[in-house]
Amino acid sequence: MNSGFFLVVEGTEGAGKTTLIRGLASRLAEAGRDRVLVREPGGTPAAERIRAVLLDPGLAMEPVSELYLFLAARADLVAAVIRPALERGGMVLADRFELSTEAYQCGGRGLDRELVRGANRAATGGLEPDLTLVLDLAPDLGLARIRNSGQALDRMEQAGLEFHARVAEAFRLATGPNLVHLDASQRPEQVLQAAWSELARRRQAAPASNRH
Ligand code: T5A
Repeated sequence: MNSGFFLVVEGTEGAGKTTLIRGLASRLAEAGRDRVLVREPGGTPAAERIRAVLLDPGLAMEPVSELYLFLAARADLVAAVIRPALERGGMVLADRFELSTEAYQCGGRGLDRELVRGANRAATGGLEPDLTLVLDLAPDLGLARIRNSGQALDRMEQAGLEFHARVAEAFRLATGPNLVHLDASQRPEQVLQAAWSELARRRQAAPASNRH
């Protein structure tokens, strides 16, 4: 048992997840909170190598190969970084987690939901976020933000608008007791304020020992 808190930010490409996590991290630092930032795929030496393979626009792969690579990276990150941080009582801010796999590999690629859920449980040992914030944004707007920022599109971003529309729809339909949707078409400060209020509300309501 511990008093850690696991916050996950999810959403389509360019929805503003990284921007929001940085904003939350600086507010938490001002409040003197220990926090750990992670992004998926990545965050350990092995997971960063897997990330390079997954995002390489020069590589083609089967959807099921893609699934297991994302989960291999997640298993490493959970064991080496996320669980230890939660056990120290820290707050973990994650840029994507399990819901991304459901949205991209089930919604986008069409893989079977039960297969994906079972394989994900094996990768995480059943770890679940205390709060998931889903940034809702039309996929064309998110991809335009990335293009405008001057970044080259990676393998996933190059998958085409129909694919990204299915992913966005899967995110839009996601529900759960610890899942909250935020309108990501607002200005960054507005998204940050909405997320901060939700986080404060949840942490006030959370018991001292949590559910990990
Ligand atoms: N994936 C991942 C799977 O398929 N399955 C999985 O299980 C997992 C874990 C990861 C890829 O892998 C896929 C999903 C992804 O395709 P990534 O590089 O980590 O690749 O991609 P993203 O997580 O999508 O990161 P991005 O950087 O592309 O998007 P963000 O983090 O959502 O957006 P951000 O904050 O970098 O902002 C993008 C631009 O928009 C501006 C920013 O300044 C920046 O220029 N911006 C805003 N502009 C206007 N209004 C706002 N509110 C804005 N917020 C940010």
